[in-house]
Amino acid sequence: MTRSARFPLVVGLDVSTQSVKALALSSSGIEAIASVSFGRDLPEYGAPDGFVPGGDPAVRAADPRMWLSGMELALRRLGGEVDLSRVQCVTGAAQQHGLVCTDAAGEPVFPLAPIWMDSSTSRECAEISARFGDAVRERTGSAPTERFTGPQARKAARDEAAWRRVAHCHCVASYLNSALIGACAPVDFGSASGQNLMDIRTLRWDEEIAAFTAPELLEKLPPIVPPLAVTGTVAPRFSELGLRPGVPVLVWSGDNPDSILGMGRAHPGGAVISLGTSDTFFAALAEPPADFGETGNLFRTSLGGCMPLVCFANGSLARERVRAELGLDRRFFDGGFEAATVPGNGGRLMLPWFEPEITPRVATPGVRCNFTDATPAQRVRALLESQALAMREHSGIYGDFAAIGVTGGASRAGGFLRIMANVFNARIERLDVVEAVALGAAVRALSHVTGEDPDALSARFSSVAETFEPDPAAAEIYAGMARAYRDFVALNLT
Ligand code: XUL
Repeated sequence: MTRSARFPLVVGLDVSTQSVKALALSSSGIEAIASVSFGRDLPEYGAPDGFVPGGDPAVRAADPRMWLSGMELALRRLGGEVDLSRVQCVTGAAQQHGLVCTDAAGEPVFPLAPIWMDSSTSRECAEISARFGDAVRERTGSAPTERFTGPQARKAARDEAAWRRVAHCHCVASYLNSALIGACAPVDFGSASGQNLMDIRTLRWDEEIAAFTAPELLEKLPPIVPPLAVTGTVAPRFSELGLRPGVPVLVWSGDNPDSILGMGRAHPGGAVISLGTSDTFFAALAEPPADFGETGNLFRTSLGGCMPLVCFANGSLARERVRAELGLDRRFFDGGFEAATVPGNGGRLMLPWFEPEITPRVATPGVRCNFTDATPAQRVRALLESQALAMREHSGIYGDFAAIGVTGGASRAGGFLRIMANVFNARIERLDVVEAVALGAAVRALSHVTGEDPDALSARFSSVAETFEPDPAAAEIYAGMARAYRDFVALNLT
């Protein structure tokens, strides 16, 4: 018996766009992680990037059975690393949103399910907006949003014959939970908040919006249950892999709600900036804020709190374009530019809208600068300062945060993190956490087994690698620049 075999073991799954991760956690720490790439390991589903390519670029859909095969293979691989018969609880997190319509037997009615990357429901969003106006945002936490389950259901219901066969309308999370337990699973507050269907305050389906969205939708939606609810036990298909029959399965959540938990920031006041292809700001609040912005989304966390999320499409995408255009090496881009420039950069601003932007909404891409002459170092600073100012501007309505955790590929760049500390006038903490989403799910499962508080548990498994404190003089300069940034954006949106 190994030292850790004495501790209860749990499994957290992360079924994301391109891969599946299965993480085995015990009180002594992460024991093993297995991963499956849809493109590499399951080429038969023809979705190398998580969706079937070709055709209308607005349509992004995948065969739901690919996610199940990925889950099965990841658990099989995990079983090669740890003894799955020790597992006492399983749960998971999936890519948020999406729509999987299943029949009475739990089988998908449509061969392909739209995922969060799908933007083919503009017509449905416009119809929902025309009927309810701002009330959708005020009641569900988000304006009608293309990638959300509700507008996707409205589009699916246009095929009346197929719609009549639909018994259940699941987002990806509740579909996978259903498959894992072999029955129709409920949905958690976190996943239900990404559908344009749940009242963000009462935590119930909004009957009026659901009734308008699609015929009999309310009857087809799964029940909404509180965090950490047990939804069933592992179905034979999965217990055959080595899990004991009877192992409880907790309600699944979404990847963003579980990642804030995995990063140890799910308590009110916690905030994270994730620097990926797109940059995402998200935070945990105890209650819905009075005003929650026009472009952001207000979700629930997997522990039941509130989670505003603001997404900037031109994140590393823009940073990489500017770096390539200027032919700069990574070291210069990540910090070398600082010695040749000053905070505030002579007021230079750059709106790096290389691709259509989500926040603020910009349909016609194009980079806009308020300067013509600049050295490469000044161009880099103009980009990074403007990106940080954009994050500050659009997250400001959620309050001031004393500390913000930063994660993702570009978080290695000290220069950018120093700018962020000064723009937010907050301590920036570079987080050191492995597989935050799967870890967040596993932490919920472990909390079910041990009775410990999930947020306190997750603090044990993630740490801060480096901190960046704000410099009051530079913070003052950026406070002044915020107004200039706002005016420059307004000028370019008209
Ligand atoms: C959030 C969103 C994405 C997906 C990706 O609203 O659509 O972050 O959850 O997995």
